[in-house]
Amino acid sequence: SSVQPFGLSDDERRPPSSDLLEVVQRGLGARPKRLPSWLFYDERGSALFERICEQPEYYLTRCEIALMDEHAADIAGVLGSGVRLVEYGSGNAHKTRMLLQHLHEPVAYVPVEISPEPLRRSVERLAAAFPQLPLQPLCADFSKPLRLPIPPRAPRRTVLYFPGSTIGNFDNREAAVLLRKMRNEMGDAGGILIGADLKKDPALIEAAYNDRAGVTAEFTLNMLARLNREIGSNFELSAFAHRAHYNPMAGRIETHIVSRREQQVKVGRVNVPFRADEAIQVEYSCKYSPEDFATLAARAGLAVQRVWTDPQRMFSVQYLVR
Ligand code: AVJ
Repeated sequence: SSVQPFGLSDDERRPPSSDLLEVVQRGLGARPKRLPSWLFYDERGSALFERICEQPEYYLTRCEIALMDEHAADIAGVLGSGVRLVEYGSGNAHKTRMLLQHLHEPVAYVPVEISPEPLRRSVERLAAAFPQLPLQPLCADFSKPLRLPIPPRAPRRTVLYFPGSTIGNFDNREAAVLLRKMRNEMGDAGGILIGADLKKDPALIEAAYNDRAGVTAEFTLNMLARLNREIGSNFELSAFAHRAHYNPMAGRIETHIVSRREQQVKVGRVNVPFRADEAIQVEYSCKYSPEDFATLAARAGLAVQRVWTDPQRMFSVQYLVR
C-alpha cells in the first residue's frame, strides 16, 4: 500500500485524548450555554454531514465542486509543481481528487483528521485513485500545532488545503489565530488554499441550514446522542430542538440546540438545569464578502493572491500567501 505514515510513532497516529466530560461540563456551566462544534463529528455525525451535502438547500458543497470543476487546472497552475498538499479535515474526497488530478508532480498528500475512521476511509479512496502519490495521514486536531510527517522528497512548497468553509465555524478572532498557525506551518514559500462561503440573500443562507428533509436538525441533535453514549449523560432528544438563524450584523449562521421545556439533564455528577426555550450555542457558520476575508487574512499576516468563485458567486476558494 502507498499509505506511509513516515516518521510517526503509534502515538501520533492516534487522536489526542481530550476529556470530553470536562469540555461538556464547562460548556454547559457557561452563560449562555455553549458546546464546541467539533462535537458533531462522531461516526454518525460525519455520515449525516455527508447527507447534508446532498440536500437541495445546502448549496455550499455543490457550488464548491462546480468551482473546482471550472477552475481546478488554473488553481493547480497557481500552486505550481512539487507541492506537498496538507488537507485540514479528511474532507470530501471528491474535491481533493479534483485538485490532485491537476497538480503538477505533487510530492505528498497529508490528510489531517481527528477521527480515525473517516481518515482511514479518505486515504483508502485516494490511494486507489492515485497509486503513485505518497499518502501520509495524520490523525490529529488541526487547530493545534501539527508535527507534519517527513516528506519522501523535499517539496517546493507546502500548501494547506482547507476547503468546505470550515474556517467559518471559527469566530473572527479564533479564525485569525488558526490562520496564523497555518502561516507558520506552511513556511515562507507556502500557501493556503481555503474555501470561504460568501455573503448572499439571507433567505438562501438560512434555508441551507434548515433543509426541508430535516437532515440538519438530525445532525444537530446527534450531538446530544453522542454525549449520551460517550459520557453517559441523559439528554432526551425529543425534548430539544434544532434552531439555525442568520445574524446579519455578525454575518453568520448561529445554530442552537433549544430546550423545549424546563428540565434537568445529568452530565456526569452534575445536574444541568434548562429553562424552557433556553439555548445551547453549538455552531457559527460565518459568511464573508471578499473584503471581509481579505481583512481576516491580513490580521493573520497573509495576503489574498487569488480568488475563484462559482458562476453564481455563491462560494469562493482563495489562495493566501505571506
Ligand atoms: C462543514 C463547517 C462547513 O458550517 O456549513 C452544515 C457544517 N453545519 N450544516 C457548515 C454544517 C450545518 C458546515 N461546515
